[in-house]
Amino acid sequence: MSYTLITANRNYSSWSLRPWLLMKALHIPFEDRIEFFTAATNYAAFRSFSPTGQVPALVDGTRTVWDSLGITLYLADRHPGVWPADEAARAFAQCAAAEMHSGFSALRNDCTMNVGVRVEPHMPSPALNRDIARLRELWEQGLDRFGGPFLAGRVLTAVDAFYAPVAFRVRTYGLDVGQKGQAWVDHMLSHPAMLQWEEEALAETWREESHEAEIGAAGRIVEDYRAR
Ligand SMILES: N[C@@H](CCC(=O)N[C@@H](CS)C(=O)NCC(=O)O)C(=O)O
Repeated sequence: MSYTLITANRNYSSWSLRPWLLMKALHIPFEDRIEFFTAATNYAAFRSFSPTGQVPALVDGTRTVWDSLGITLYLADRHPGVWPADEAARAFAQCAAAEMHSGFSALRNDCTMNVGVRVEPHMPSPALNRDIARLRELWEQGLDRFGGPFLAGRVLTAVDAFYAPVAFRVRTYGLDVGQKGQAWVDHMLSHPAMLQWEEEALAETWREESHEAEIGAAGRIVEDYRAR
């Protein structure tokens, strides 16, 4: 098999990070193709390689697999280690990944991923506070039940990949996720693949207007470590 994983900008593309990190952590080889997008033109361009006009998309020979969850399920059919081997840990990991895929909309909208900046956020909305409280509860449950340092046990699995963009968000916005949650964030941010993603994000000089506007609306930018 020969995979090509198509993703977008390291700095902003939270959905892209999930399968990219998972494949890196599991040592599944792939050709790494980055497509920079602009809000105005990307749909038509992205439709040429992804049926939804969105990334990530995984090309496996003549087959295209799309959506970060679809890609994860596809990889799980072909490679060991995508989900935890232990049944209880696997049930937790799959439910938590599903919850992230369909929920946490306030966190997603109010704290968009922007790896290279640090933001002093405006007053959090009640919906954002609710999302953060749920995150803390969920992460603590996983870490306590399965012993850490990852959410469902000793090794990184898809559930960590699904929450990986949140690790960057916690740092960017200084979110309080509690001591245990912060230990997971720190552990994730020091993972070699996350460090690689961060390094590549910081090297990008390209800016996308709508994402920059979102971060401006979320709070005051206090640091910007990105290359100019
Ligand atoms: N549910 C999809 C969401 C993918 C998504 O929103 N991707 C963004 C990049 S992070 C994108 O392609 N945006 C371009 C657009 O929506 O036009 C997934 O899990 O893959």
